[in-house]
Amino acid sequence: MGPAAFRALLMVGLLVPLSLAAQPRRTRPIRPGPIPGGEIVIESTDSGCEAPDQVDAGLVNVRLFNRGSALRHVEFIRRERLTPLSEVRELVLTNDRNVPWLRALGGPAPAAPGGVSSATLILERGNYVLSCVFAGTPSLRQPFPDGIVKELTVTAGVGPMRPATLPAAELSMRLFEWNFVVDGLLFAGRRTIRVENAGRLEHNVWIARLLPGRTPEQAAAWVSDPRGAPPFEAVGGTTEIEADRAINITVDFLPGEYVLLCTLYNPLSRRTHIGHGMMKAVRVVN
Ligand SMILES: [Cu+2]
Repeated sequence: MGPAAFRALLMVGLLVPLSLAAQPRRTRPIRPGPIPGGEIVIESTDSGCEAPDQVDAGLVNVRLFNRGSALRHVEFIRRERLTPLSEVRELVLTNDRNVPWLRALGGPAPAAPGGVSSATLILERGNYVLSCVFAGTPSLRQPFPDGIVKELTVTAGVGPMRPATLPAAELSMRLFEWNFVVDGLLFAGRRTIRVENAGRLEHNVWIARLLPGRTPEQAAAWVSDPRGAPPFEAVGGTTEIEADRAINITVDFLPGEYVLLCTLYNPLSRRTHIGHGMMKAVRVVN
């Protein structure tokens, strides 16, 4: 090796550590091990939802397969009073949910047609209502005539008790009046996120990947008036959860621009939560 080649090698040796040191620190989260708990599979079509009517208590992983042409979501509602289902159905479908005996536990937020939305939650023994309605219009004290609301019984089961705590997640997201906080970078790939309602009111989160050239404002406008094709691809999230409750969601992220939206309506202010500012643009990095 001649002196010129040696000098060149020396330069490379000096430059490489410098260039590495200049990179921002981006620590990839460590994926937890196998997911514990039972499984609930729900298949939504344009004519309804296929879902079990009885499950064992404890940790459950819910997967909603959207086989229809529209956005449909699933909400687990614990019914603490044995009111006739028809009355509960009326309350759920008219979005009039200010009743303390209907407890919002969340569930898979909409996935785009052909997609899957996943959520992991704790179900205690009791009587539940599963709401599997077309998602959209939060305003809305108007009926969803095509909604499906059915009963679900959560029993003690016969096998070993399922875990009663949520497994670890890679990231956490807090919901409150009126914003979202995500505690780290969102990397592309399959991610598990703990979603916590740190506010006083019920909240939900839709995670939407913006189509090229579309804006968070256009996504919010579509949610308020869902006509035509949405300017985004819905990739999951959770339906509404009550204050001080948490749920894990699993989302497949592509790199790109996303928006987080709370699609609920505030009957006191007569404004949507988006109207209060509950909308956040986020970027998913590779
Ligand atoms: Cu909200």
